[in-house]
Amino acid sequence: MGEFKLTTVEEFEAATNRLLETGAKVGADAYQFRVKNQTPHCKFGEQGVCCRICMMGPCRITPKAPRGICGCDAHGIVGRNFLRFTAGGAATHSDHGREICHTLYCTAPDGNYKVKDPEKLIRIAHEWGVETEGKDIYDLAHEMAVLALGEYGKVFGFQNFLKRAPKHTQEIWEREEIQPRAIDREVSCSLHMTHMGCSSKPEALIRQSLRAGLSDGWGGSMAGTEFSDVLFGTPKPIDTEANLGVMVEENVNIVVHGHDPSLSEMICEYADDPEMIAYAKEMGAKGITVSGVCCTSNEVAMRRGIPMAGNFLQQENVILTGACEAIVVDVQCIFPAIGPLAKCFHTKFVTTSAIAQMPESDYIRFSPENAGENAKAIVKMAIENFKNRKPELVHIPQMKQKATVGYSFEAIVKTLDTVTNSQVDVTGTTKPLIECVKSGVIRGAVAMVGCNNPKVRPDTAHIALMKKLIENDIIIVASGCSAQAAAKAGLMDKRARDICGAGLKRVCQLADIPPVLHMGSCVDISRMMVLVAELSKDSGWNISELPVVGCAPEWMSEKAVSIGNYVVATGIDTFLGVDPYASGSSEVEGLLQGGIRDWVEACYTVETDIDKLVDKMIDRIEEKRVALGI
Ligand code: MSK
Repeated sequence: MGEFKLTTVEEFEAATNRLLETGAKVGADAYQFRVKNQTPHCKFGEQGVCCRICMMGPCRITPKAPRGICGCDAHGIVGRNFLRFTAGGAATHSDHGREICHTLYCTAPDGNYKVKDPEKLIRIAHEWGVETEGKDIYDLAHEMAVLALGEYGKVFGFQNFLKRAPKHTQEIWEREEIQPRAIDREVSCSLHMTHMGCSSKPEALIRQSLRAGLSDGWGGSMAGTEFSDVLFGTPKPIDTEANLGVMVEENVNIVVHGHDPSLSEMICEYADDPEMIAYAKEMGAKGITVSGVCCTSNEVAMRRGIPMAGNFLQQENVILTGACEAIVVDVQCIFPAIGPLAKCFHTKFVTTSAIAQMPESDYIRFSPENAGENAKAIVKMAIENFKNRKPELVHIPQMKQKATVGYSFEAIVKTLDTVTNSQVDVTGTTKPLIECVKSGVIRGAVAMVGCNNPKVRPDTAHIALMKKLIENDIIIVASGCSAQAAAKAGLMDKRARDICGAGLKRVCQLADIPPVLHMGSCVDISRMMVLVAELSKDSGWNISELPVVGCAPEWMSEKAVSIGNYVVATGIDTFLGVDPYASGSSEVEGLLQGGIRDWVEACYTVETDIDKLVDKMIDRIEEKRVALGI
């Protein structure tokens, strides 16, 4: 299989430093400099004890001033801030899901968007009790889109997808009164509860945080994932490459960035168009390369094998190569710094969503109705910009790794079935995986998710944790920027099985998989929820009993808090490498890191020492195995 070596974080950093030298020549700013300007951070903010919810303040809690002007103490302030953070994340993921449902409504046999996975649409329709017999697939798509959009504002009842959870989990949600109702209602209710003069009781605020999180994970995000699959195809294993070396100097480079696949799918479609490729050649390039950053990249990598240029903290690097003709963004995780940075080079910064409008960008508003036409215009704009490159500024670090991605829940079930059922029929359950866990060949699994954050040396935590986990026969499912860190390092190359423990190595050989499975973008953590739900049903163990934990070692966004809340509320212990601004309240911290276990059978662990974090995860997995008697 050829010589294989992981790429180290030191090598990533050397490449970044070289790019910053180019930046210095043109007076470019970069996050590394802004971090210096912003440190040390405000201690009140870090502890979560600053309240600016009303105009009597801002109030800050100190030993001398233990209450704000309204009388709220640190516990109420930290709890309210935590809930507002969650609501921001739940709203963001869920609104992404809403856009996808709207795109589904706009599908047509001859339109910009089509139904690519009709079987999945029919499966979901049956789940939701919708008659499919004799219906045209597009009529069904429109009917399902309306129902899915209705989940955002449903008048009565709870989220439809909750029924996917095992009975025990559903009973917990009901008992604890955290079953999410309408998605918009949970976000709205969170803002209401945290308005001046409403809730200041930590238990109430944290309970609503779990509920709002669940409205995301088992509501908006799940709709985003499931209906993206219907629209663009359910991912299957596919080979790609990762890191800045995927950009090609001789080609027109278009980088897609953000989260919503409706934009990037169209850009990929037109970049592949022979007419556009011919035009690129006419303009002096050899071809067109589309690569991605952040979760938009995950989306198109999983479905099309489009290479991943990098994760969150590499978004400026793609421009610093001097070889990026256009960076085209949709929503979320886009630095406003991109506009001024692009101006230092020839790069076109194209914003496309009314949700994410930024200064110093070309705003080409995207909608399902004009998607084809606008995507074509953007690809053309990038091609025509090729001639404006400044050759003396062009430097693409020659650094990339092979990666096999595309492990949707459906693909995992199908692939892992081959471990025990290679000569018999494929059962379509998670039982083969459970057998591997029972026998101890695999000790357990970790869901590695989340962002980069300059508070953690970028990618070190993701990569160090993953290496140690796989050495200990713990399989990893990864999403978001964590997945991209793994891919850049080489941990999604099937040859990475050689650095696994003997048991996991054997499983990877038999199933022909890498030890770190790419499950998609941040909304796709809902795929992980479906996976644990099925593992629980197939094993007879409750979700909280499974030797499975979640981990976000370098997280930074509100979405990550919302995710953490639904993962914990689903019964999965979750380990964080960055403190969620809660240390200012012993009561809130006590609930998050202990008390909520009485409600949902799981809780958070916050540990900023990465070596300790991984040991705690391994210990937790082993404790669960002992409790199960395996
Ligand atoms: S893109 S939320 S930095 S994972 Fe989903 Fe990456 Fe975090 Fe954004």
